Amino acid sequence: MARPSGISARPEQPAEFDVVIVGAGFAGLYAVHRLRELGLAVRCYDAASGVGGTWFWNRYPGARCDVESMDYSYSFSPELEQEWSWTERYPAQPEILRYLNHVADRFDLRRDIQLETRVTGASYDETAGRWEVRTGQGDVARARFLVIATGCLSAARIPDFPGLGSFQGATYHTADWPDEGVDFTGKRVGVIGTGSSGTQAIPLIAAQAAHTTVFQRTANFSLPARNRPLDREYERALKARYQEHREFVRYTPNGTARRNSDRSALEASAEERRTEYESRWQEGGGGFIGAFNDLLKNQDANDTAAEFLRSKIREIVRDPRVADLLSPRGFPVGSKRVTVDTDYYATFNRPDVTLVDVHSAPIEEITPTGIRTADASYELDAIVFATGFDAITGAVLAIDPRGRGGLHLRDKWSAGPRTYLGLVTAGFPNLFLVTGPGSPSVISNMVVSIEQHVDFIADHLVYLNKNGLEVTEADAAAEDAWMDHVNEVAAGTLFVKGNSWYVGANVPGKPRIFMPYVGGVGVYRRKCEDIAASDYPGFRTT
Ligand code: N01
Repeated sequence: MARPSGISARPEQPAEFDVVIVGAGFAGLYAVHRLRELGLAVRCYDAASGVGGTWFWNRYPGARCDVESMDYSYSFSPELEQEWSWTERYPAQPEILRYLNHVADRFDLRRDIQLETRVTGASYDETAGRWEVRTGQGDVARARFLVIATGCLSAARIPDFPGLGSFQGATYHTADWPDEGVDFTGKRVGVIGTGSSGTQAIPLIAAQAAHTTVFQRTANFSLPARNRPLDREYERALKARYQEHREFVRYTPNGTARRNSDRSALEASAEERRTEYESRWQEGGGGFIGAFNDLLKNQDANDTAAEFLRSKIREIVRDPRVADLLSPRGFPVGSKRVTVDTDYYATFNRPDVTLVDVHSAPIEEITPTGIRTADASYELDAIVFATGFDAITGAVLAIDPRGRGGLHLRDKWSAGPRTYLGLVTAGFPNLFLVTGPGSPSVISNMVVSIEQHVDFIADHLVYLNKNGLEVTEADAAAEDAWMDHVNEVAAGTLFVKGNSWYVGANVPGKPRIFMPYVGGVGVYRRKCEDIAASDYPGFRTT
């Protein structure tokens, strides 16, 4: 395999690597480590000025993971997992970023990572069997393999509101938050969006601002995080059996230690359901959805959970009109990502917080002094866009790799993404996606899914090398069959009933396809293991 000829070079003198990796978040960092251990020459590019991916960019107040810290961390190094100590049950963004920087230093990853370098294009040269990767800084790198580790939630988007550029105050997007933070003291702040980011940021913005106006289009189901300092005894006990615990979560439905009931909500009495929901509500976090085994499959079962959650909103929020507006309706719990918050609903009891329904009266215009909806104008000093992402496909299609015969991925995916296993896509040889569409990705603990994909890719490269094979690519028929399976599994659930970013519903014109694989992390892992053990059926190798 080719050796590197330098860190980077100008177009007339491309650098040569075995693998180019795009993105230096959880996925890219592990890919650098794992592939380098195989003796491969790797170059990782990231547009940011630091490592960390999503945890580099999302510095908004309250940014915190909704998977528990001891599970939302790498398992590949027993030494790393023993020496690192988390401070809280749910890790906050600064702590996760510190952890990822520690990993980059501890495993000496930085020497193969080029920051402040956005990959802008990549084309496969069929004659040479090389990917040519171009960056916005003018670098050109050639590599046998291209690993796209850009993350599922990295292409932030602000809806195309008329008058957007006219606003004279400050504007922020939660996923592009200033390094130095923002002081909202004395300011009238408008927040658009009540997904995970908005739900986490709003209580902290409201605690600081003179007045906070929340523009809500869809009320979300939200669960209390009940975050707390990490119990040291719990940490010690888990660390004593950490590897065993990791092996267990790898085969669970969503890659966490969540307790999943094997009982139907409809078999339980109303009193039993109430007791179970209440206990999970008190426990806090996303474990609520594991209360019964049919909450994501049966609408009647789901309705019982939805009504319980609405009753909680009515208990917390004093103004019945506001409580009603905050109460989600019209889609099953879990079909849009359930948010995990701290004091979200209680924030609407503050006299300096106003909730505006922009479902019935949409935002019509951003004006120089604020926001005008169909029925009122709001004067603001700052606007926070918590409006989400062009999820799962956005960052990949921004690169728009070109495969065999110059085929653009954008054209191939014009009716929605198509992959085999969420890892490879026919017509694009030697290109791998980490947690791509068609894999458990965002329906799972991302770190578990990332490690599984990177390990799969590494093992596949070893297989190619051992067998003297140069090229690997998805077989088109295997890809079709996988996509049918992904769609069939999703169709048997309530996931498809929500207008969520899981189906691209938040981006006007984006094809409506349920993108993640919801068959379960453990089920998916076993399928991948079987494929690897049987000489990779579904991959065309030459
Ligand atoms: O983005 P979102 P997010 N007019 O797409 C609204 C992960 N994450 O950044 O629902 C008015 O969920 C939109 O309204 P609607 C997590 O996976 C995790 O919050 O489309 N409103 C919605 O309310 C999460 O799911 C963590 O009707 C408009 C909001 O903007 C994912 O990232 C923390 C609008 C966007 O919500 C994305 O979360 C943060 C318009 N034109 C993020 N357009 C944790 O680990 C959009 N909206 C806890």
